[in-house]
Amino acid sequence: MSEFAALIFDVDGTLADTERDGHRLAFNRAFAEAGLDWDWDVDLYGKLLTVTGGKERIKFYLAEFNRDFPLPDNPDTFIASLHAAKTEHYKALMAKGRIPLRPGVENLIREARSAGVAMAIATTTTMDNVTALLESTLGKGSDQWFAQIGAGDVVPNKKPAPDIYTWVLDRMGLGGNQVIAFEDSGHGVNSAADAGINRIVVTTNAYTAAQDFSRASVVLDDMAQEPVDLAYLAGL
Ligand code: XBP
Ligand code: MG
Repeated sequence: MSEFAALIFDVDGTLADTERDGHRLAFNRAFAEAGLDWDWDVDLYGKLLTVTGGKERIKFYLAEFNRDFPLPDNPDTFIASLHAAKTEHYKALMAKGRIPLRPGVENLIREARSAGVAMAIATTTTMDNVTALLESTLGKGSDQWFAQIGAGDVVPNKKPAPDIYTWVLDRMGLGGNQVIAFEDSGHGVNSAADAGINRIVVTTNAYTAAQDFSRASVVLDDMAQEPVDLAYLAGL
């Protein structure tokens, strides 16, 4: 892999299993705080995860699962304020440190860091949420370990669109064949593949295990399964 230059990590579901016990709880707390009787249980949230982006997910929920809700005059402002409240609840949950990195993730990050391999993040969630997760798991300042963090609304189109991976590659001055992407979902794999990345490692979770990963290089239960380290990645 002479041209290999960097590792690019997805966040939710890849670095940590943040959806069921993190984002989902944060959404429900924001709904309750706003006096809404919306309750996204584990099963419904799995359906809602087909749409990436928290604001887009709320919109999808209203259109598909709660059509009778009387939307206020400016629905986008209403949704944006709900989502901002949700992000505060998510950050508070992360600060409690109850959601660890998935198996093998910290080892790989620390090995890459000591070997001087560049790392980046390409995620649909917000920068605030990325920083909160990294600080609660790898410590204050660990967001600096990543040369670029492409997060949320920094691009117009969220995964499965390739925008976020293209944004990271452009900012790093790298081509898709110079990186390895780490993802957990079909949307994430399509986003990376359509950005020209042809080496994609998938670690599945309960929400994504049955999705289509035909464009991935390898599909694992987690990064400790092989384990995934720089020697293993050299084989890709
Ligand atoms: C996963 C997402 C995000 C989170 C919720 O991001 O689709 O929308 O579910 O976070 P990824 P926000 O797998 O790309 O890391 O509410 O901040 O969007
Ligand atoms: Mg993900």
